[in-house]
Amino acid sequence: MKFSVITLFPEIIEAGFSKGIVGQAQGSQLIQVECINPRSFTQDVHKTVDDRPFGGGDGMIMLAEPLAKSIESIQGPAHVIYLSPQGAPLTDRKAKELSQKTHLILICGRYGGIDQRLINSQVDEEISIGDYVLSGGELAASVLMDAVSRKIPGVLGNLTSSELDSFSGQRLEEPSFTRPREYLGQSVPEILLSGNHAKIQEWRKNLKDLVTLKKRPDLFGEKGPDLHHLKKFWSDLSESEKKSLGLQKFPQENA
Ligand code: 4G1
Repeated sequence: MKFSVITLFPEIIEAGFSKGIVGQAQGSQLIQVECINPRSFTQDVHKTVDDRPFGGGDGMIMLAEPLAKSIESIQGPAHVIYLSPQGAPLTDRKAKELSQKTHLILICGRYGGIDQRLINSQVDEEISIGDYVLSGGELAASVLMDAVSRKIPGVLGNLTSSELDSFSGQRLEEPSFTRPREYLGQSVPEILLSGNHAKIQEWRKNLKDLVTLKKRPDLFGEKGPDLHHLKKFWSDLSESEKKSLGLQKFPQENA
């Protein structure tokens, strides 16, 4: 997978990719990240990349031409994405879909955004990472590249996180514990020390459902968990276990 990022601030992109799993994957040639600065495609002495909006208003608008020239400078066919608050939400499913492509061009906006005609003529898809105000599209592009890279086979060393994530479907992670066995009067749930892996797996699945029900019930979609079964699981937990797990009462009172 090749990512070509069109940005006025390549340092922001490069900062996120020198380290970690994605940095390693770059070294191993599984993914490649390059930055193209539209400023290098300007003609005038001031290297102008933006101008005031026609009709007035706040913020500068990025000129279409330096962006178009940046795209044209990139070799071969590619899928062009504009990171924008107007885009379709970035989801895990979308990340998986994009990971099937071989070359993505990511356009990062700055200031008041980019000239609409560049979007009309060059952009295949607009994607947003969420509903909040950002100073530019660079962090959004970094988030997208991280999520997409993790879906590429071989980028994660082993099949821990990525494979398990999709295996378990749309559920949150259950609480985790490491040393020491007792901390601030809260002990690690007994079953995790039992060595019974079949039982632990079942227990963890139930906890995923409980945590998801409590914090993000919207993730279940159409088909929710078996509430009768969950309530039974809940009532079999000791008070001390519930405390250690950060769960005080059954998430859905009318169950
Ligand atoms: C209106 C958020 C404007 C922002 C409404 C998520 C945000 C790119 C994203 C803005 C951006 C809302 C994103 C806003 C983003 C031009 C330069 C657009 C930065 C810019 C909710 C500023 N996902 N924002 N405008 O933040 O690029 O991808």
